[in-house]
Amino acid sequence: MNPDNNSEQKKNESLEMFRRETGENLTTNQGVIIDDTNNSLKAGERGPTLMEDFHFREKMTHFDHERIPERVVHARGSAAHGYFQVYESMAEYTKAKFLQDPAVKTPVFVRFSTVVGFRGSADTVRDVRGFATKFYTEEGNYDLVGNNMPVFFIQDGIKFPDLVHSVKPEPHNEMPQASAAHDNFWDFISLMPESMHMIMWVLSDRALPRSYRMMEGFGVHTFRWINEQGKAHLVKLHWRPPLGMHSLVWDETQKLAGKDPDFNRRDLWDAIEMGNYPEFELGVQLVAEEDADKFDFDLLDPTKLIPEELVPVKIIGKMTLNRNPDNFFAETEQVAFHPGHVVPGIDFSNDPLLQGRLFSYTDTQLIRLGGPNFAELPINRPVAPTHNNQRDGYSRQTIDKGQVNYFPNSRAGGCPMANPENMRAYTHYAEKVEGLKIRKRSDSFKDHFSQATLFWNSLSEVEQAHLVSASHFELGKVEDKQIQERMVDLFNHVDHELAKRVAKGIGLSPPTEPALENHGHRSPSLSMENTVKNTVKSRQVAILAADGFDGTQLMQMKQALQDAGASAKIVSKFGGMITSASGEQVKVDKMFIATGSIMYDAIYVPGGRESIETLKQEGDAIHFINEAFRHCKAIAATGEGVELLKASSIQGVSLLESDSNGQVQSEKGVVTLTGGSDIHSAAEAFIQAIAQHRHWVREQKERVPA
Ligand code: HDD
Repeated sequence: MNPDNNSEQKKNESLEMFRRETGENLTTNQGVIIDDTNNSLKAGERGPTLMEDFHFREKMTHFDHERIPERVVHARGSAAHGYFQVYESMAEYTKAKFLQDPAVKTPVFVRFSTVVGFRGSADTVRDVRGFATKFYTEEGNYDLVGNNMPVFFIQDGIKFPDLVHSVKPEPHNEMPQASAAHDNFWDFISLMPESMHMIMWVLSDRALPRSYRMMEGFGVHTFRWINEQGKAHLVKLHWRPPLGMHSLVWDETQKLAGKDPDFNRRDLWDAIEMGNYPEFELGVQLVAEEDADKFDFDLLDPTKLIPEELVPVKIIGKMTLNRNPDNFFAETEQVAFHPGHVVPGIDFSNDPLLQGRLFSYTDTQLIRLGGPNFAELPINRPVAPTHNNQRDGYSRQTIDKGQVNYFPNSRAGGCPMANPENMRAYTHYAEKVEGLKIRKRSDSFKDHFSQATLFWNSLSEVEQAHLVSASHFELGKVEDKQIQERMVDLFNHVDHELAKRVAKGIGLSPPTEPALENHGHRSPSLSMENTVKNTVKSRQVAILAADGFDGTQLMQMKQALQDAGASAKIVSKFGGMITSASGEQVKVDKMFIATGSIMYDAIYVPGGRESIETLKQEGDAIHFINEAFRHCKAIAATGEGVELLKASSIQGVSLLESDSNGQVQSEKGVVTLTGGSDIHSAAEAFIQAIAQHRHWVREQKERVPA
């Protein structure tokens, strides 16, 4: 067998022994076959239920105990299996074995999550997204427990309970759900200037990912890599999606939360089922230990990133997610991540946030998963062998053989042996430390605004406008004016214009002068405008049609979209089949009532006189166009289809006023072709428009109801 595939399959094989197919006979947990599970055992048909009904007791008891505490943060998540492969050996920087050989495929399990909401909350809320990866390496499990933003709210782990209390629903009435838009959160933030950099990210479109497959991931902290010779590098870790980074728009997220609260979860699941395997490249920013002090910020401060202009991101490998879990609870819910799960060659830094995390994660699993044996749960088991004298505890599964459960021992030949000579053993990096015991923050952590300003400066005008309106929503929900005023003051430390715009929106008097001068620096890689925009792979396109549509146009466009890797769905008023003008039948994938433009990346309207006359009378069809236009999505229409666009409220697109005379026209992401039959060229222009993701130029100038 190919050794590479073998390594990738190792985790899958280890799960196999725990999998259970549905069997023919219903049995108790003791294996006794049951003949009736609908009627309890009673003394007479109308008599009392008997205590001796062991099947009833077992079924009910198990049900009564089905729930475990949800994660205190990141309760809502979705996960997938896959593998990671390094592009070239990283031996120069780390001895971690899974980063040495490009032929080795290391199995991974990745869980994406929102942070604030409960387990059943909507996916598309404004929030940070968790991005946790468990690598099942031959040297033990390595967990990279990151987020989709490169910095964090606070600088010291001891504040985490306060941060989380403030953002969660307020304690007296448990409102609001899955949202930071309330007094407690902004009260805390307004008193916590160190959070301003992270707040800028949270208010930006990064907090509204179109897909988990289209967002970055970051390890956030500075970690340490150590090579075979003991030389250390400081390292920041990045996950980069080849599909680019793309977001939803706010109005869309609000509607999706009602129409499909599982939007991101479903997207991940469907993509994997359809073979559109999510991919992420791993990038590293490496800084030699001796260069650690060369920056004007502290590498140990988790509210800072290293601008790529200072240290470029080196892409070193790729992760592919190619298998959905078999069972949500057993895998996605029971997986237990911990930034302290490291392997030889990977070590920590003194970042006080990271140090705080090193305590919290095991502690939380103890309550969440009910005791110290959670590492034995199938999803958490390493593929590397485990041997130690940790014993007993609730739900212990390993049957440790032998008489000896202590070390040192002579009766088991000293095994399992902790051997200082063992070259494969984990050795902590021998960092020299000295100092007074002191509860104090380093002065090097005190600049809270420079990088918040850098982020603001780096955004495009549209991104800035989105950030400002996000601040209006969030602070507009705040009742306490003093909190709003303190926030405007903090924004005034980031950028004066920003503060004025925030103040105006929430009805406060704008500050008269800046609290700090804007340094004017930019870092282009921080803007999503500069992301990859050359692919439509796995994008969803709605084709609006009714009986009498132009079959040639529809089929040719559908084929062209599919050839480019997108997926096209027919949307119509009723389910079942619709018939083209020339008699071909196609299946309707979704009815208007069960879907909406918000679930698609782009819209196409094929011609066909009868179809267009019907759609023009459909409020839902017109709304589809208006809404997609307002959300700046690519829209294409061919033949009579263009008339549907004209019947909608699309504004400011001059090509709709003229007749294209058989020429494909494309303006602001609207592609039309009237009177011609060159669907191929129309498809090409449409595909280019979809790849742009959104056509923001419309947003600022045109007002379309939706
Ligand atoms: Fe955390 C879960 C990421 C700071 C304490 N965290 C959790 C998860 C992610 C992160 C992705 C969900 C893992 C999963 O899918 O099961 N957390 C981060 C990042 C942080 C961070 C990127 C800052 C850089 N976290 C942080 C601090 C503390 C915690 C400072 C406490 C000192 N985090 C927890 C936790 C959770 C958790 C309470 C809840 C559920 C769990 O651990 O397993 O222990």
